[in-house]
Amino acid sequence: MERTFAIIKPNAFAAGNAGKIISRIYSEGFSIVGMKKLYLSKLEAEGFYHVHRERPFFGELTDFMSSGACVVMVLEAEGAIKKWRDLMGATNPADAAEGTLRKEFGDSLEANATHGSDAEDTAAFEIGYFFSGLELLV
Ligand code: FUP
Repeated sequence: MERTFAIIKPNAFAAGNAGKIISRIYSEGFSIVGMKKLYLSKLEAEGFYHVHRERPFFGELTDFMSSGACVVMVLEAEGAIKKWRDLMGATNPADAAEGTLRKEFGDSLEANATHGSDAEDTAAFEIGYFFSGLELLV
């Protein structure tokens, strides 16, 4: 079994789509090992996206991520990292395939509804950024 880290981003949460996204997570066969609603500060968003700190969109991206509540989760499944990225779809909702979460709930490249770790090392960093081991026992 593999674990990955997921976020329901502020645009999707504010639009009332968290329930539909969580429902898809279960119907696609993931377990939710950890879950909490958070309101990220700008500093917390900057720490989360530190790999993008030199990119031109860093300021706007971290403003957006700290603009409202989101839901952070640890998902478990066979091949969870790829499985969750496949369910999310392409980064830009305009390019995302029919049936993916970003196609259905994404509003723009920035406000693309969901986040998912892209590799084992980023999953480990991102899970540890938001959850302690004690929160992920079962
Ligand atoms: P992804 O792994 O699909 O989340 O995409 P990236 O790591 O490439 O991008 C991280 C976040 O930055 C994405 F949610 C979208 C956002 N982004 C922008 O806002 N503008 C850009 O030009 C590129 C990415």
